[in-house]
Amino acid sequence: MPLLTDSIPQGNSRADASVWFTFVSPASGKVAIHTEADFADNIAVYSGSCGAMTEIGANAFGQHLELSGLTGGELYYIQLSGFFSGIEGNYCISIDNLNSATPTNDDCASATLLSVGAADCTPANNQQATYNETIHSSCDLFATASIWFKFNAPTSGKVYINTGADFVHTATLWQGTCAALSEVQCAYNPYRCDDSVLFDGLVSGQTYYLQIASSKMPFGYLYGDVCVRVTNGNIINQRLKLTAYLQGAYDATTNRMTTHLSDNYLLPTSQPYDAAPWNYTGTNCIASNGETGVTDWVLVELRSSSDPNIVIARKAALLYADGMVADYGKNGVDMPNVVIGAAYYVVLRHRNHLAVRSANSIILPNENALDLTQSNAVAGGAAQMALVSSGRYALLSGDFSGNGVISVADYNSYAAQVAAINQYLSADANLDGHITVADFNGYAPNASKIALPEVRY
Ligand SMILES: [Ca+2]
Ligand SMILES: [Ca+2]
Repeated sequence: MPLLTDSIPQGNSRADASVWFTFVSPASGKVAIHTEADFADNIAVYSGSCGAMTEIGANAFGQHLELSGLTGGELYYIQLSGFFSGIEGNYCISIDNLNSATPTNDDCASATLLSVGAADCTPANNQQATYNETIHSSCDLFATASIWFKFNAPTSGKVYINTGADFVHTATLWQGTCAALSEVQCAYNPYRCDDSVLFDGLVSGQTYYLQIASSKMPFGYLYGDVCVRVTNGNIINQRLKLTAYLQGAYDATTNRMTTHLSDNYLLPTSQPYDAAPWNYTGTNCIASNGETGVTDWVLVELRSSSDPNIVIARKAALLYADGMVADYGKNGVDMPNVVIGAAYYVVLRHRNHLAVRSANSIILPNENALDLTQSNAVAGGAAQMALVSSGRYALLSGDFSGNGVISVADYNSYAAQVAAINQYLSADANLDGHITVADFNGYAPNASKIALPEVRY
């Protein structure tokens, strides 16, 4: 419990227990600070230097603070405190650059062209957008700050659209010309972590306009980032049911895995496999870093049944305490790029456990879960696994680099991180949020273990 013995926010002299952050102002001079505090917080921002500070902005009711007129390149200090003594808790602070310019796709005529099936989503921001239109979406007559995209409908006449918006919004599809638009279909605040909304009955080759706008809330409007992806609706996701254990998190007394990371709000809300060696850019995410019952994120792959070196699809998913691998709120992982009737090998990766491949290829959707807790279900058998209780196997812990080889390089990661607490770190073999000798013990017995060639990086 840090006591507030330093600067007192002008707006709340009773503020207590402060923590400090710094940021360098972007060239725009406009930022938005979000605390996601689970207690009554107080935000204050200062210029100057420690001991000689000037308060330049504050919100005594916390959660959110927008600032403008900052000096680009200058260092500023954020003080996050409890509203008064004893008001303390968790937070997850973030800061956005609020571009001062009107977005280039502020109106229909300047809509950004999207390519259906593009590998990456298209980013934009509606912070400074206006609402020039006389038309209104039937999903929200009072939406504001709209930005525009357009695409040409594929021959299937179906698309999935994921707006990627991180604020409460309405997505509306229009047809016609910008001067005379008619509504095709709309969706109120589609959840960005879901697979997408299906828009059906489109005319092949026709141009459609997608309007994304901030929806009216009881207290006003929220604005923010979007990252829009349009995929061909004829690509049907197929559900993979999959069960596995991680050695480091397995508890033989309960036959379940621990959930320390989510219990302690350490689980990232966006999938963590967007860095080397995985470089998976998917936008899979969850609403809360304390999602109940989750052990960690995993990365699932489908491989060709004729050549297990060929990756057909990848998706990050959640591993639950009972071993189920699933999209949030589902009983399996909806995998893309699946051909009906075709068989695939399944590869399961975890960021600090040794990756495995299924012994057999399977057809999706599978009724009975592929059970990778059984060594005969895994290519290479028991040698690729850890026996964690009678008849139950788990992925081997200790591959802190995720490259498929447990080596001294992994020990070096442990040595570099040892004694860190309350973090989401690669050397956390037992997934408790701390780097201790317990993690060394999760590495040492498995040192020199090597994954199958097709799953090594
Ligand atoms: Ca390694
Ligand atoms: Ca640990």
